Amino acid sequence: MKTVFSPLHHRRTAMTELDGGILIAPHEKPSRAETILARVNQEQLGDVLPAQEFGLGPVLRVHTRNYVDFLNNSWADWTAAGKPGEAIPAVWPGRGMRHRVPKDIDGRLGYYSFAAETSITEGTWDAARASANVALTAQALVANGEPAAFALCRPPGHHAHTDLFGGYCFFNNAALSAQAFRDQGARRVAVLDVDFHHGNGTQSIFYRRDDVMTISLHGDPDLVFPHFLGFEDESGEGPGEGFNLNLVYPPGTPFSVWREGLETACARVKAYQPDALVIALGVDTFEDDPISFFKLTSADYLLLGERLGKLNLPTLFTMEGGYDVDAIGVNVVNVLKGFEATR
Ligand code: OKS
Ligand code: MG
Ligand code: ZN
Repeated sequence: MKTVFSPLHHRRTAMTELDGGILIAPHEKPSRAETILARVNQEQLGDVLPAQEFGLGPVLRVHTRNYVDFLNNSWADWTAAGKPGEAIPAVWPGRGMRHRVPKDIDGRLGYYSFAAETSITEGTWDAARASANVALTAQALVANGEPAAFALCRPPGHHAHTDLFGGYCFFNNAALSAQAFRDQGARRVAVLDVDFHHGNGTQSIFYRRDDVMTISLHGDPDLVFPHFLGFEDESGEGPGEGFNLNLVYPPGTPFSVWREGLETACARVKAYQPDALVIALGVDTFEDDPISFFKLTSADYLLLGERLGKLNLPTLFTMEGGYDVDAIGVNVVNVLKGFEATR
């Protein structure tokens, strides 16, 4: 399988993540992507291709113009306002308040975000754009007949809504890709999110649609991020009713239990008969992940890949989370090798 990668991911190098009342060095760091790339090469998964430039057109199919403009200008606006550190949202339109876009950068940071751990930095826009281009380049490979491709996206995307950043995500790479498949003639697209966290952005973007089915397996949002979406009674709305599925699991969940959810998810995907499948691939389900609570082992990722391969669909993998950098390369490439073993 071919991998698409952009060195511009390095432009996203934040110094701060608000966690536990202090600013820590971010979990979502450049070595994540470099370690995955090294393993792709070491295991000779296939060619590694650079990202093509797609411009903002495919991004604007999913995100609002105002949100994209905000992201483009946020660092300049922040520094122009004389702020000394990285741009961290700290105020939101709470219940009973007005949902209007303020002029001040502090107000706009809150308006366009849903969480505070994700600091905006000087290179964030460049890296987020590159990450979208990585996804769209890999999507084009699959649309043009490759059976599968791996978009080594960084920063990740699945938490990003049409006009909200958060959870380390800015552009929703999986959603952009699913929309691109639709715009190129696919009748139905399925997005299956196997990251530890709920893909709240992806769910929200397609919640009222029946042409893109969204499924996510994740830690119970009653206990873990993103806290306010991802419960099992969220099944879609209007025309989208029945086209969203959430499968939630408690702390300590091993692969033997998680794989039952994967089986349910795969059965739903198969019944939907999509023309393309997007896998939002996070490996923060790993037993040693520093911010998560599932117990998958490195060997389990081979079995995950095999199960996905058996769906026998044109498949795009977009990289999402996974924070044990020592294991991230092995775990990601195990999924992709397991997948390839079935072809
Ligand atoms: C807040 C923790 C924020 C977690 C962000 C989740 C990032 C991720 N202390 N999403 O898939 O991996
Ligand atoms: Mg998930
Ligand atoms: Zn995650």
